[in-house]
Amino acid sequence: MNIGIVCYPTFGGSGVVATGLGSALARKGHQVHFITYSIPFKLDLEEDNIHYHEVEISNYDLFEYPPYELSLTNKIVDIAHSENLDLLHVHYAIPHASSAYAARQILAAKNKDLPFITTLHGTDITLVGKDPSLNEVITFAMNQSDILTTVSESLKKDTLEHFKIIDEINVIPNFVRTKEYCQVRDMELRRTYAEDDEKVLLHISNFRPVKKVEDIVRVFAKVKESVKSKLILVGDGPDGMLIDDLCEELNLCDDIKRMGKLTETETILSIADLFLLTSETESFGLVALEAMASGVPVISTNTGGIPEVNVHGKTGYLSNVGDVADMAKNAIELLEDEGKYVQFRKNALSHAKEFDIENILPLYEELYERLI
Ligand code: GMT
Repeated sequence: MNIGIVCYPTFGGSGVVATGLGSALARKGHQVHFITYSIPFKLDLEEDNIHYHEVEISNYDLFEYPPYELSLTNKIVDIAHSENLDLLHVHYAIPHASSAYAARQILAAKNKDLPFITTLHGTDITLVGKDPSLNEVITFAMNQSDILTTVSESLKKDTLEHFKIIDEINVIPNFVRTKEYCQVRDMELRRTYAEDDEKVLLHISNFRPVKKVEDIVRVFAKVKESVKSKLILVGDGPDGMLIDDLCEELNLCDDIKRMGKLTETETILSIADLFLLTSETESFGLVALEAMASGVPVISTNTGGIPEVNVHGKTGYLSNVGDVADMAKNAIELLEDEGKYVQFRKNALSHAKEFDIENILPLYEELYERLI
């Protein structure tokens, strides 16, 4: 098949999922065409059957807000013709689903079919899509999608609660390529962050307010009172400065290592003892799954789709959003009980394997077959 993929190329789970899916499809021999405004950060252009088409955005002086959506639509139309696309898969509804719809209409007028699938990833629904300034367009575009998918049951429920969706929503969970994660610790690397008798706690995110990274620091502060440990923070974003200030205020600067953005997180995950995820909302929590694929148990909130990934009392523990004390208590209990900890590591890995790309890819391929 000739498959077009539209996604955000920047750091974020939806782009990671779109890129991982495209790469898996390409390995199976499909021709995969990424249509984005810059190269998705995880995309390997050296891979066979992967193609990249840049959306050039008009910078005409008159435009205070360059019309990205029109440029994207135009590019989709061009590529649908030049590469004879069989279908288009857009990740994140805004504005990709409405561009896909417009492209499909333009192509129909030229006697070319371009069915499209929209995959909802979370904030397109839970935060942005609900905004009255976008709601009408986004509801329409979702309903015009030939197939609509969400990455969790929780996101499906949220979508149905907040939007009038006419057709069925298919749930296809996110995935990991478990082979790419390493469950054996590189002790030499680990020693660059912590002493052998210290535990390593890890968090990775884009430091947006929704991640509540300040709660990560507060959980760590409590854990450190009982367990010798270090915290590694990977990623950066709007709350970066706030976190630096908080580390200073709590006198934790020597125990917290800020790593900034990393394109590859497999190595750092492998040296962690616990992964922390304190988000206010999370449609799935791909990063928790990545931690589990590295055999790292997860201490998280119980919001949105996280309970579909992190199983309370088995692969980690879940607490209410903002309940720093409970998260710290769970972390300490797990770190202090060696037998339980080893069992949780095994459970985390074996649960992550259920989400291996080998199990999830056929679900998407089945939808593609249905479409064309
Ligand atoms: O929240 C992020 O880190 C970015 C965001 C995105 O759109 O890339 O992530 C969303 O999609 C991911 C992949 O499906 C999910 O794993 C995240 O849970 C989801 N984020 C939220 O719902 C806040």
